[in-house]
Amino acid sequence: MTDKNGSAQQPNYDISKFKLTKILNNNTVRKSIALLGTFPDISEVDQALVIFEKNAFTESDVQTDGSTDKSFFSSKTKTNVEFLNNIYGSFQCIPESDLNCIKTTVVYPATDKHIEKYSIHAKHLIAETPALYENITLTYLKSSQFSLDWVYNILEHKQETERIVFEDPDPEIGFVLLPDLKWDGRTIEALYLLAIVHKRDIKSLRDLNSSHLPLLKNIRDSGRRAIEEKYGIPASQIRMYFHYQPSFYHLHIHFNPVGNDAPGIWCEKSHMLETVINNLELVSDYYKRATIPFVAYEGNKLLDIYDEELNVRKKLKLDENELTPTSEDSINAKIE
Ligand code: G7M
Repeated sequence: MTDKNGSAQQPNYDISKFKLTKILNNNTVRKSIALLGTFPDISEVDQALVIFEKNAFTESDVQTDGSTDKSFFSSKTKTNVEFLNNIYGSFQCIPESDLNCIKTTVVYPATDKHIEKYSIHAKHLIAETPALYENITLTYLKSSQFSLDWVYNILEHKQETERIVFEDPDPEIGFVLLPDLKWDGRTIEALYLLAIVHKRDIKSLRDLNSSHLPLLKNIRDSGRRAIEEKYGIPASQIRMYFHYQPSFYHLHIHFNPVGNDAPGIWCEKSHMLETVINNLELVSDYYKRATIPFVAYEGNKLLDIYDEELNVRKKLKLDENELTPTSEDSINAKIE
């Protein structure tokens, strides 16, 4: 945590006091675990999420040429032999503690929506036509979306200020580029930055049109340049994309190296910045007219609303783009 001046601040909870209620998701591939619990010394009722993730390897940590003072190949590494068989050896190595950090994310107090986001659920694809967007998704997200306070804190330099990699303050085409919450901040191979636009009236890909091309091109060009200068990663190795649906409805773009499979890069969720620019150059209101598929999770209210609405339309023999007159009220009633 940081204060207005960007200096470190203590959280109001002590991680060691976390009391586990439930394991929400144990991802053995990503080597991450999402935990639900409380900080009983502060509150018995406020829910807390703790997400632990083992860090990716940093190449400097395996050097043996003396270029680093911390290496896995050091006398400080404890080596337990599991078995030796012919030419094969299996060990558990315990390197010094600095090389064993675990990236930890805490959301406190966590809402039901945060808990839903970090729990395992079966996924379903929804082909969202413009009419379905206007009448179901938009109505849903207007009354049920994550708070954007953290985004405004960044844009107003109230939090994470010292982490900013690049900023263009222009109100129309400007943005802030900074490390994503998911990045450990040191493993360049797994670099993950976020560009957050200064403009506050663009919720997502859906709101983009050709008037936003200067903004998008500025993010592409200035963002790539800043990454190349600071991290030495050439523009040709930077993947830039939007999520649809995003979790946060204030336009932002993900940046990570193309050689690293960052979470959320699947084709059903990601839209490359370059493709978006090109689509808008070809058709200025492309994203107003396009059917955009997205993934919804079981247990998410939006999926339930889609299920019900589409069934009603089927029963009434309405085209899925036609609206039932009470649609908006009925959606609001279901959200409440
Ligand atoms: O799925 P969507 O496109 O909405 O992605 C939002 C991104 O914002 C994710 O990659 C998150 O890890 C990132 N993010 C979320 N929060 C709450 C924060 C935050 O407080 N600070 C930073 N730097 N990134 C965040």
